[in-house]
Amino acid sequence: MDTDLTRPSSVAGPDPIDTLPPTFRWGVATSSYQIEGAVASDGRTPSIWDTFCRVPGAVANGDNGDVACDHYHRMPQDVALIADLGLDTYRFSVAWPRVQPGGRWPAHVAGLAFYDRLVDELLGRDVEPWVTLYHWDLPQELEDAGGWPNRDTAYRFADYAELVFAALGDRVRTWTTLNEPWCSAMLGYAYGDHAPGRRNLGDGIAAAHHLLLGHGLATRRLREAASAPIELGLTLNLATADPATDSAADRDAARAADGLGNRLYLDPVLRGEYPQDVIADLAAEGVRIPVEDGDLDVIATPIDVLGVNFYFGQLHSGVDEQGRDRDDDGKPVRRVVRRDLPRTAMDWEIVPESFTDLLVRLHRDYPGTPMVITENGAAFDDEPDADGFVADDDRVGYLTEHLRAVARARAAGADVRGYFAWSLLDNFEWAYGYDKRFGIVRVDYDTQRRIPKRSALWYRDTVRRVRGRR
Ligand code: IFM
Repeated sequence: MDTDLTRPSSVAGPDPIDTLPPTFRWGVATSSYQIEGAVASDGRTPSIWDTFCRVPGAVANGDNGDVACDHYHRMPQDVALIADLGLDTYRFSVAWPRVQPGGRWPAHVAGLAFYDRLVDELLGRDVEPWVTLYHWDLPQELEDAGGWPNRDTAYRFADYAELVFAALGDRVRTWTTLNEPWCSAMLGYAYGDHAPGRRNLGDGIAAAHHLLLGHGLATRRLREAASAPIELGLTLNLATADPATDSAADRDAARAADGLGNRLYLDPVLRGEYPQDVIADLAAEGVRIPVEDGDLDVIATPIDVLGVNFYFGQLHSGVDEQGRDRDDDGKPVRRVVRRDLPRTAMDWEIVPESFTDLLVRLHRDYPGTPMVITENGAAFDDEPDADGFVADDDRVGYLTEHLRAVARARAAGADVRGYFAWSLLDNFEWAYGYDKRFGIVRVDYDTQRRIPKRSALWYRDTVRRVRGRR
């Protein structure tokens, strides 16, 4: 396609995107369960998502990841897509039950062989592999043994991390231990929206702590095992939490949301402590973080890169619609206030300026750790034309404004070194099944045909332009 799609409209003066340096990393991200399919091939055993998808009503339309994008069988074609877009990095995750079925046993050669081929295919195409070790597909056997609320799972994770590193560490430079531990812990164990579907705040908080412990243990193991320089880190999903008004109740609601959603993960990893206000909020709910001696030192093992996933921000209020700041149980009111703003198909508010605020705040409050945007993107109700092409100007607009937001944060001093669009392909969007499409490449699920959307072409042209190749 010859048309240059990189002429965004609504910016006065030079486009901030053009200030991104030539060394900036450009990529796309995916995750194993969302795209691979082949859930029973070559010795893979079930993960908690295979099980959860069978629970009636848990996932929209009863969808599951059995086939997904069939990436397991179409990997070379998908790598070619990434290379053709001119991207330098591909962030993918390893399916734990594929490479260590059951989560305890020795490395499974047939499962590892897939990732071995993937890494070689990427390197052969000049695309750098960026491995995420855990993107939510816990082996079911480990859930049966208590899951993430069970401390032992952290040690199982460290063993698994070492086993994957032994197979791929000679070629993979960058490693993310966990993707979005908030989602694993809270959506999975406290709110029940994700696998394994438990609804218990205490379990959610125990899961969060053991995920972080697993992160720290794995980071140490990989650092010890590495014979060449590597980059280690974890990825957090961070959302801005602003008070709806300047009232004390609204400010407190925003503080609490920021605490439970952001600082509960940032502070232990980057400061070696849990935030006191969150500890107090949890204590009021009768919940204690199960910290043992030495845990925080392990969790705060230095990392090289913080992965930031950003999708939206929220306004919080501490009063209900009747103006009360306590609910019927006498607990403080915690409410998200809907703004009159454009939204994605996920019903998430589009607030790119909050992205800048977040990155500048991270730089201010947690200095010294380089950041990479490991996910950013949007689902929209794509409408393919007769050839399957999607002229997704809404997604182009979203990506444009969020890249500008990153560039503005950099101009304000935030050390952001790369940006990965979520996602390469339309895929299995967890509890929403295949209804929500985040891909810059359309997947026709009937034929498994891949059709780059306008956003993919825009991304390709933007990367090329910023790198100064044209
Ligand atoms: O699809 C997910 C991904 O698995 C984790 N981050 C958010 C994305 C969109 O919901």
